[in-house]
Amino acid sequence: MTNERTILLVGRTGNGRSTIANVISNTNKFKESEYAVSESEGGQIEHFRIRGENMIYHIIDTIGIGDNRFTGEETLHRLANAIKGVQNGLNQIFFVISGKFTQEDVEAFTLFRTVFFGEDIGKYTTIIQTKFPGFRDPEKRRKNKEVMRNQNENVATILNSCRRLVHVNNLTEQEDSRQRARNDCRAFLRNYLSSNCQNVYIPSNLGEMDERIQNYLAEKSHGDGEQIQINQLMKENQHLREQLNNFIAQQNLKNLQNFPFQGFPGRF
Ligand SMILES: Nc1nc2c(ncn2[C@@H]2O[C@H](COP(=O)(O)OP(=O)(O)OP(=O)(O)O)[C@@H](O)[C@H]2O)c(=O)[nH]1
Ligand SMILES: [Mg+2]
Repeated sequence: MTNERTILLVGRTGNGRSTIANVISNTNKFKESEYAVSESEGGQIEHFRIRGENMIYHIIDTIGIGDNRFTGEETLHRLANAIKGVQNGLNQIFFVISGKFTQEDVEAFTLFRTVFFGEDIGKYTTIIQTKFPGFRDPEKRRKNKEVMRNQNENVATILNSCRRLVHVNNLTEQEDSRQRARNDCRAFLRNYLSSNCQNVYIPSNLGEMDERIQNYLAEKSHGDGEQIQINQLMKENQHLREQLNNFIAQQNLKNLQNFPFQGFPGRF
């Protein structure tokens, strides 16, 4: 049995990936961005051991999707470089969401499924929901999962395809001076990793990743071009409608002015 485990953290910017990396590894090596300014620039890998286990853990933090310091293309290339580090196998992807499963999260997950990994991504992915104060309460976790499933079909499909939804609340030292929330989350996540994430997945199509990125960018720019055309046509349509309405109003006015008033004494 292998005595190494690799965990890859991905998700939208600001959702709490670096914080999770610190919490699991019990370090402060990953920069947490307090001021809504992104900190993770590409991939950062750190290694740690858990006392009593003959295991080395490798944890890889990645650049967030939607980080506005970089263009979409730059972000994809930075992500690709980080993800190439797991081509010999990974044990778990943590897809990090925060608060709610937003439409942007759905798009980010779809990007990882279609461009970087494959249709089977869910088999080795756990969704981690951060900033969930009720993380210790099983009823609140169950309720939250139910609400999410009913939120919309795309979210439900992603949730069903993944291994599990895990809730955490990694409060800062200012928010929780004794760090009880982080300690509890660490205990849970470490236990989850050591008892549930033994299998090694070798993403089959990482070799074609660069080609898929190019195709994705080409399709996106084609799609953007079409959207620009649609917007232009809608503008023109709106302009024509306004002209038509003005014309009709003028015609109505003319008809009124030409109306033979004689038959309606006192009415006008
Ligand atoms: N209350 C609370 N705050 C959190 C939690 N997780 C992260 N934060 C805070 O959210 C902010 C962003 O967290 P990061 O870990 O830097 O997020 P990130 O996903 O690495 O973001 P980028 O690397 O900038 O894209 C920081 O101020 C964290 O302290 C959580 O579970 N609860
Ligand atoms: Mg970060």
